[in-house]
Amino acid sequence: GVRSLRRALAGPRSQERPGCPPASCGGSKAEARVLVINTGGTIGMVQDDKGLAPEANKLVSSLKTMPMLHDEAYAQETKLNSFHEFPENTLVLPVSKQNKRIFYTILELSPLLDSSNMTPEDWAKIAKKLEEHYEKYDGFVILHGTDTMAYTASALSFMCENLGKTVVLTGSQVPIYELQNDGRANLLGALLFAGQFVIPEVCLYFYNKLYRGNRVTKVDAASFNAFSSPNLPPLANAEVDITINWETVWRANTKKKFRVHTNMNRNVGLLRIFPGITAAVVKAFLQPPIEGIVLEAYGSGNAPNNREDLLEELKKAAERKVVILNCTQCLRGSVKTVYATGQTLADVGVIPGGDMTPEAALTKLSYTLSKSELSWEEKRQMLSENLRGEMTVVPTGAKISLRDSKFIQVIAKSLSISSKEELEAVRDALIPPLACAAAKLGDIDALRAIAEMGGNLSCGDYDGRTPLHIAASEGHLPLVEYLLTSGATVYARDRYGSTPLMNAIKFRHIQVINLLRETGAHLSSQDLENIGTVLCSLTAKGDVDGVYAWYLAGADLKQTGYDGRNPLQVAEATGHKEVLDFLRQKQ
Ligand code: ASN
Repeated sequence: GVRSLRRALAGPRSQERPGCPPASCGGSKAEARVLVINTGGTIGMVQDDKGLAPEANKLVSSLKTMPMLHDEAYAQETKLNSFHEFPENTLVLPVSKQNKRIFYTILELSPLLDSSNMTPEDWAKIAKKLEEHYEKYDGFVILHGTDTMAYTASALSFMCENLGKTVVLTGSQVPIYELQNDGRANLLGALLFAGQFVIPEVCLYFYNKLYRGNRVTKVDAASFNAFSSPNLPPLANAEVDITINWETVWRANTKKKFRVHTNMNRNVGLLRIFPGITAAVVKAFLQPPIEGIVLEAYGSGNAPNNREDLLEELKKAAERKVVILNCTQCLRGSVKTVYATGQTLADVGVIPGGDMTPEAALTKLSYTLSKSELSWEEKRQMLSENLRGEMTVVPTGAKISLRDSKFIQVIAKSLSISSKEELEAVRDALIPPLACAAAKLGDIDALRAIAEMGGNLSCGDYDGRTPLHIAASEGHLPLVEYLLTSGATVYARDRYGSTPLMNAIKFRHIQVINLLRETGAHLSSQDLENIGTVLCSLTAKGDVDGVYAWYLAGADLKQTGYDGRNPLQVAEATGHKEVLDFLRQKQ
């Protein structure tokens, strides 16, 4: 209403969490530049004798007359278009609440399309414009019809690889030229997000909400509230305040440069299962040149399991290497194999599509199948992975790995937040395995984080193995050094009775042995039980490193083995020259 318009004019009152800076664009000048790519859609349509249709070369001049979308006085004052600093068709928003000036340039594609007429070629055209102008703008808005906006948003999310800037699709249900329309508010909101925040995703902004583009679906043909993101809450709300859910924002986490992939595979399709569907329909649908289909199954991914004829067709297609991705017909929820009827599909090689929308699944299929450098197995693998936040990956024990050092640091940091007693108990239970995992990786930073939150680095895990045991076994010299100067004890014994020194001997880490010895580590009588036999057997094998490791650790090389001979006598008998030389030298 009027109130929210006034609010929007005044600019957003951002409510970011501490630690998440507004990530504003444009540097200290508090200016941002946004490129608006106009592809068509109702937002810029006018009524002609056949109905609503897009009209070219009309939007810019109209927007110039709308004070909420263009500050003409400021444009005059700064002679916006006369110094060639800005491209043609550049407009400027009134200054936002955070004193930011958003300049936006409108690039109109030709012809403008009702989005029902769009194809993957049009997606490619948009993607190429993004690539061409990527470095010149802080963010991007794509004006688009609502009918296929969810498909384009999904497709672009995959086509844009290593995206680092905000891309926002928007449009409207009523043309912006009409008195009561949703186009002005949608365009303004999209510009404010693209110009003021780095949300490096292909987003969709509609009716006060910013969504992840590959999570939305059009749910209403008549309401201003036309889109829904059933399986992921909005990335941001722009109501009285702008609130951004930074935890939800997807990041590419890569050092690779932005690029677009445009040759999407067109041999894909959506097949919706319905009661009584005939095998003939399924068979016809799966004929060449089809390469992949999204099967819209019932509920949590179920299809009839008493229909041999249907399953046979699916199986035959799978054998021809047609990729079948399973999604649900339900608006909300995920594909799971809890029912026998769902398991049957998995058995014939259908890939579970989790909670992907059919739009996301179809475009992901089209994207993945076009990667000609990948094998069939690699494509199947890629389809079951979360590429752009398009599906929820349920964190199972197997998926969260202690071998991932980021995970350890994140856990360590988040556990330190609370001071409640119960949480301390949880923390104490978790620290030993976390610290050991960090030691395994040689990750000193993670261990520092653990020590900083009050974790005791001498604690053993379920097997009594301390981080020093692990570091000594791995031969991580700097880590052994760090642990020794951070209170780790060289005398800890694990459940097998081993000390860190014994571990270093076992894996022949000479420098670690020396360092532990310097710190006072030594072999005890328990460690030296059978030492003569151990040394003789190493000698017999010609294992000079093994003998040397024991020697450095302080073992007496003259001890006899079970048959009464000492290592030198064994060396003389077996004739391993290197060991023999070494033992002679140490007599
Ligand atoms: N038919 C229009 C389109 O998708 C619908 C709209 O934009 N509201 O282009």
